[in-house]
Amino acid sequence: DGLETAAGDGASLYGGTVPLETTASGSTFQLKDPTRGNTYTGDAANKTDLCFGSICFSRAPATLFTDADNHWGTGANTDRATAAVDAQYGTNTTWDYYKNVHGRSGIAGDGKGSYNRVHYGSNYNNAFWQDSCFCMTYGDGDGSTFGPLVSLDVAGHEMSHGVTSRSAKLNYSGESGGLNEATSDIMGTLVEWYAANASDPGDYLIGEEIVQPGFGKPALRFMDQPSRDTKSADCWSSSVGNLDVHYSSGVANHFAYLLAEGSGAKVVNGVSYNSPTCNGSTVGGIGRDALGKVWYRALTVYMTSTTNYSGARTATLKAATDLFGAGSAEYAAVAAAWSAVNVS
Ligand code: ASN
Ligand code: ZN
Ligand code: CA
Repeated sequence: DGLETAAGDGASLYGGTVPLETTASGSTFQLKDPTRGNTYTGDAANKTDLCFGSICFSRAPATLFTDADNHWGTGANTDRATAAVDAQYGTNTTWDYYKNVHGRSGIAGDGKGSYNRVHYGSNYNNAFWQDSCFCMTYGDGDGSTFGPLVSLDVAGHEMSHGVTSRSAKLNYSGESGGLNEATSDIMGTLVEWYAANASDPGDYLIGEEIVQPGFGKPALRFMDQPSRDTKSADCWSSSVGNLDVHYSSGVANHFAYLLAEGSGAKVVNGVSYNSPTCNGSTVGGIGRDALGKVWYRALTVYMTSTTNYSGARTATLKAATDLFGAGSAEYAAVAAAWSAVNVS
């Protein structure tokens, strides 16, 4: 068909200059990656969809980005291709993370790529995954509270909603909703660490690249101590399921931080954290790789649409048994980390 894979690069907003595999079509290049299921990025032209609840009619196109020399973007948002570079890079990195770390080929596990729409709406302060289009959509932010929402952790977060909807299908309300959100924060964070990008290094913060001074906090969410956002729960209680899912997620984000890094004050990759447990216990961390293995297996093998926090403890302990053995240090650490956030 005259289409060939080509090696290009892009000047991104948040990740410096990144490699991009693109499609050569005659004398132009398309921002479409044949090595990752033909995942592509298009321009939504500042239009928005028309939604009635969860039913949406797409009025925002995804006009495929093209380029003459296969060097994309300028590193500044004045060039419409720049945010597209970040989005495509985020999709690529998330693809590679799931493929190379978990053996999952694509969001649905069937080798098929998704697509991205950037420049959605005007001053739009959000990004979202939609199962209906199997696609990701990114706003540019209003510039004072948020910049373009195309950072690695946000891409990994939103695309992991796709993974959840093709695996555990955690209902997006109550405690299962908090687990759904936490799954996206945990996996998005592991995507960011996986990238090992010097311009956007790994941390346990969500959205630190996109928040602007007007937001008033250094990140959207904080896994070491989720209450740093003033709204999320650090510890389980019987009413945690009444919170918005982006705040009930705090309990599992806190569990995940404790499991990877352990309790107490610590500097990781140059960032200071302080993660007190909920009951004076002390827990030791087993690292991010083990966290990722345990959570992914729990999500894809043991969790269901109605899994609650107690069920997540059981699911992750089963996963730890499968991966490391029932008498392993990892199993004991999973149990201790849940107990540390008051989940029994
Ligand atoms: N960024 C939000 C999220 O991932 C978008 C949404 O659908 N509420 O939860
Ligand atoms: Zn989310
Ligand atoms: Ca981050």
